[in-house]
Amino acid sequence: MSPTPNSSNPLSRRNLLRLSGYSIGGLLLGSAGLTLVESLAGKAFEPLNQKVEELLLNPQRPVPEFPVSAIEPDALLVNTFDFTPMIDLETFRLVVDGEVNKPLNLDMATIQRMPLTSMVIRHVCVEGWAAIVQWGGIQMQQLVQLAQPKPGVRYAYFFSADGYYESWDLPSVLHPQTLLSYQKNGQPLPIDNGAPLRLAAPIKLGYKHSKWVTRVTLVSELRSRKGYWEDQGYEWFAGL
Ligand SMILES: Nc1nc2c(c(=O)[nH]1)N[C@H]1C(S)=C(S)[C@@H](COP(=O)(O)O)O[C@H]1N2
Ligand SMILES: [Mo]
Repeated sequence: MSPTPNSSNPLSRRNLLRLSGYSIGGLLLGSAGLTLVESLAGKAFEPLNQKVEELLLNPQRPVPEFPVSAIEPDALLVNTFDFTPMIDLETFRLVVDGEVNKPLNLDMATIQRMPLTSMVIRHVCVEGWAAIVQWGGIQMQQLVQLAQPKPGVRYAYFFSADGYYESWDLPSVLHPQTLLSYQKNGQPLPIDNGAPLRLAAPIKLGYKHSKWVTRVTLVSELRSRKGYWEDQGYEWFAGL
């Protein structure tokens, strides 16, 4: 995993603060001021959700990654259970809401100015196939920090444009290799694979990796509906 600032258009501290709902007015940040994560988290301004902070200070061990040469470009089978939604990029917004202090509503240009993380991992489908894939996107933990979850948040719901829905435990959401990705194998993410944004992580089975994510809702309790496949009897945690 290599978190690298997106060189074409780095997300400035000013933009981050705007993005997170803060005003820059009157704040003397200085050029060597906050780290990106501090800016995202608003650390200088108000305490984070303690559980979130603990998980970020003691990150789970990263899953070993593969070299780029190990990518299997044809092995990732498109697995879509209903239909491929049409998403208009002009009007597309990713919403982060639920039990948060700063609900987010982000367009793709803003998301692509956030730090880009790339990883080469194995995608494992419960139906008996697997593929080594490179994914590029933003870490879920950055979005969660931006939204400032209230104390008690323990899960995230992911809602998709095709009606698919999933829920994840917060530690897995905050894992450093849990990405909302917009690149696959070094190219823009194809629509069939979930463009503009899909989950990707080396820690869970394929059906947890929602494609066409439009909304992330942070909650303290799971609802009766837990996930598209889970509600038909598949395991909820689905760890690898
Ligand atoms: N929105 C949505 N996400 C989804 C699915 C789906 O049907 N709809 N299928 C899941 C399953 S079972 C797998 S294995 C992966 C497949 O991803 P791919 O089609 O990009 O290979 O997407 C997952 N995410
Ligand atoms: Mo799957």
